[in-house]
Order: sequence, then C-alpha cells, then structure tokens
Amino acid sequence: MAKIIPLAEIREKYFITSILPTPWCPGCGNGSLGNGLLQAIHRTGLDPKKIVLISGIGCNGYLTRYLRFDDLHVLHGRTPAVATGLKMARPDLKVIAIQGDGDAAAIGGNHLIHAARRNIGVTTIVSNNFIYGRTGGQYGPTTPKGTFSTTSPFGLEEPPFDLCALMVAAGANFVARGTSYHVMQLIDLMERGLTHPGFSFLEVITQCPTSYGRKNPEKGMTGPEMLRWQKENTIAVERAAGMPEEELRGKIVTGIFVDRNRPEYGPEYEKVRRRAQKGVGL
Ligand SMILES: Cc1ncc(C[n+]2csc(CCOP(=O)(O)OP(=O)(O)O)c2C)c(N)n1
Ligand code: SF4
Ligand SMILES: [Mg+2]
Repeated sequence: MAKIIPLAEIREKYFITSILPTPWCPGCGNGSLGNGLLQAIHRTGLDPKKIVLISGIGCNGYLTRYLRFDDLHVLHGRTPAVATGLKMARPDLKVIAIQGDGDAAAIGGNHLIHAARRNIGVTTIVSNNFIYGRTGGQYGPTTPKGTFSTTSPFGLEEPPFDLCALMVAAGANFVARGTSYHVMQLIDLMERGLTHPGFSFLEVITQCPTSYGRKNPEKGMTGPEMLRWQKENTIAVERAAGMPEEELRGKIVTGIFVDRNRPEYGPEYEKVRRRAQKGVGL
C-alpha cells in the first residue's frame, strides 16, 4: 500500500488557502473524501493543468471551489451531462465529476445511467451521505429503509438504490465503493478509478451528522460516532459474496465490483466522425 502525503503538502499544493475554511459542519465526511481525492490525484502524477473538476449542487459540491483546478459548478443533477460534453470536446483532459447521492441518484439519475452506458471517459465520485444534506435532510433514493428524516418523520418505507449495482448494470468499466473511515482503501480505490479507461465510478460513504446522524442516533449522531458505525458495519465485497442477503442488510459492502475494459465512447464516436468525413455510411 503506497504512502500518504502529508496534509500540509496537500494543502499547500492544491488548496486556495485564502478562502478557507470550508462551510462544512464539524465532523462532516466531505473533508475525508476531498483528502482521499487529492492524495489519489497526487499519486497518479496527473498534470493538475489537465484536470477539470465538475461539481453538482449540494454540500459535497463546495469541494471544488477550494481547490486549485479548473472547475465547473453546474446545475443540480447535470454533472454527468456537462462532464460528457467536456470530455467529448477535450478528450485530452482528465474530467472528474463530484456528485452527492441526491444529485447522482435522484434529479440526475437519468444522466448518470447514460454516462455509464456510453462508458464515457470520466471518473465520477459520489459522496453518499444517504440524505439531502444541503437542504436540511430530506430523504432521497439512497436513504435506507426505516430511516428518519425531515420528510419521513415516522420512518421511511421505500427501498434504496444500490448505486454500485446500478452502475455495473448500466455498463461502467470500473465500479467501487469505499468509506470516509477507511481512508487508505479509499485512496487506493480512487487511484485505480482515476487511471482506469472508460467510465469509472466511486461511491464514497460519508457521514452527515447534521442532517442524517441527529435523526438516526443508532448509526451515531456525531462525526466520530458515525465513523465508528462505518468501521463496525463494513464488509469486504469478497466476504460478502458468500453471505446471505439478510445478513448483509444494513451493512456497507466495500471494494471493487467491476473492473473491465469495454470500449470507451469518445474513441468509438471518433470512428463515426471519420466515416462521416469520408461519406461512408448509408
Ligand atoms: C433544480 C434544483 N432542484 C432542487 C434544488 C435544491 N437542492 C439543492 S441541494 C439539494 C440536495 C442535495 O443533496 P445531495 O446531492 O445528496 O448533496 P449533499 O448536500 O447531501 O452533499 C437540493 C434538492 C436545486 N438547487 N436545484
Ligand atoms: S449538512 Fe451534512 S453534508 Fe452538509 S456540511 Fe453539514 S455535515 Fe456535511
Ligand atoms: Mg447527500
């Protein structure tokens, strides 16, 4: 396992320190996600001038504002659409989309599915805190059944999406899940995702003590309590494979769900463009 880069170095190289601190609540998991991403970018050796971050609307979306990369902060849920457009126009760039669970699975669910289906060469990182954090804690498509939220004060009866399973089924080349507690694993997964051709998808389970934890104390109310819950309820995908569904209910399964090499959309589309230039077709 590769080493971690000192936070002071990360801060110096990648943060616009003059506008710190971030607006995140104490104990929020988005800081760990940001640290993981920067550590992973640093390891890949990618040229920062060739990286563009696309963020959606939500607490997680604040991350890109503080980082020394070109970025686009776009309409809620349209993160994959803008990332797709940019990658098609500038295939030389490394395009990284950052989304919340609401941004990715609710308002932008359709966009995400089709970006994965096309296998566009974008890395998408979803901060899944199981809730709409930014708007005060409404439930969304990844909120677990039985959860209490501002819009399910008597308990939620809807089953949640498994975002990783959805991405595997849709056609993404690389799909993995990590948590904000398991930092070293998260950095490794992000590094693998960032360097994988085609659509790579990383779901990061993050803690939101303010909008989720306070209403669901059995999973921890504060940041550290929620991290302890993550630690005690995480199962590696290899171990989960042999476990019955009932035992996995309420657990977080982490690791790599798919790692394959289907053709990436950009170069395939380029072939169509060349055929059209030559007039070869119908
Ligand atoms: C078109 C549109 N609809 C609704 C909103 C209101 N809104 C802002 S953030 C948000 C939810 C964000 O949740 P999530 O993506 O999970 O991010 P988090 O805040 O949890 O990081 C909503 C519904 C909006 N900004 N734009
Ligand atoms: S509301 Fe939740 S997700 Fe948003 S900054 Fe606070 S802890 Fe983080
Ligand atoms: Mg959320």
